Amino acid sequence: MEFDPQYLARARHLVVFTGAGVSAESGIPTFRDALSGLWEQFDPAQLATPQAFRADPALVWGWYEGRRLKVLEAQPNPAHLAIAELARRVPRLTLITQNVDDLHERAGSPSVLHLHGSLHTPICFACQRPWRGEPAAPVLAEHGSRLEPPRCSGCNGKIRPGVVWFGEALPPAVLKAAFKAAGDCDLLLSVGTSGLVQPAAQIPQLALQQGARVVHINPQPQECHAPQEYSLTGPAGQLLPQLVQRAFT
Ligand code: BV8
Ligand code: ZN
Repeated sequence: MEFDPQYLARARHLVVFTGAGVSAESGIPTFRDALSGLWEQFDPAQLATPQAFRADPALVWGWYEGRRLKVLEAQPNPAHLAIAELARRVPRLTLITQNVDDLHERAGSPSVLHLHGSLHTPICFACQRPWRGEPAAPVLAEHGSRLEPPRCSGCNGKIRPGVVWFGEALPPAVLKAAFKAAGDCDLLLSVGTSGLVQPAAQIPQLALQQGARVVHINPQPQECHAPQEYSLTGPAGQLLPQLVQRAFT
């Protein structure tokens, strides 16, 4: 069944749930695309773990600093901007992201629930204190090379990225707020996610189960199992601005 943009225009509480695909058109590689440069031979799930950091802190910190540099150099794309525009158009919008970049914030989205933390909030691996130091502008060869992590001023522990690694719990308050919004919304847009990672992948299901309409926006056609589930196939940077335009003008 065709998704009628009027459902967006009439939404009471809209949830937008995003994954790496929403930043793809800003030049940020997704997890499924072959990683560029030095990281072809590494699987992110092998690097995004506490074990990897313990085993080789310089390798993991270097990988994240390379990713942070890419984000600093990137710009929000029309998908991020359309989502920020939606916050100005609907009565209530909850933005939930699995991404660790700050492109939603830089596009003007007023509040963002980061289920998996952020590249921009490093903490101490030993004592969890936020790291206040100014990371030296990462001068990395080919966007990713080994780099010794800085040290915590409080306990001299190694500084780590403020992201949620595989095997680590998501921030409880953020996850609770995300589940609550999914349980209350009447429309959820799931943008640029492969739905592989738990527990984040439960969010669209929770919305569907309580009777909300769910729209998947992804170049890969998504399986739709329920009458109120839709799949818009294409890049978010094209489909989202079109959807906003057709709903509100
Ligand atoms: C936890 C931060 C327990 C770090 C990330 C077996 C079965 C089920 C689950 C598990 C299992 N074994 C282990 C688990 C649990 C595990 C998990 O889900 N593993 C998966 C891989 C099977 N989960 C965890 O470990 C979580 N923690 O369970 O803890 C616990 C509880 C209590 C106490 C202690 C422990 C933690 C998961 C968080 C991991 N951290 N990120 C970092 O970024 O480095 S997840 C990471 O991968 C990203 O955040 C991202 O969210 C995720 C990848 O997902 P996507 O965002 O969907 O990206 P992806 O590349 O996959 O897809 C991109 C999509 O975009 C594609 O569909 C593509 O078609 C589309 N696309 C491309 N271009 C565009 C586009 N769409 C639109 N427009 C475009 N232009
Ligand atoms: Zn410390």
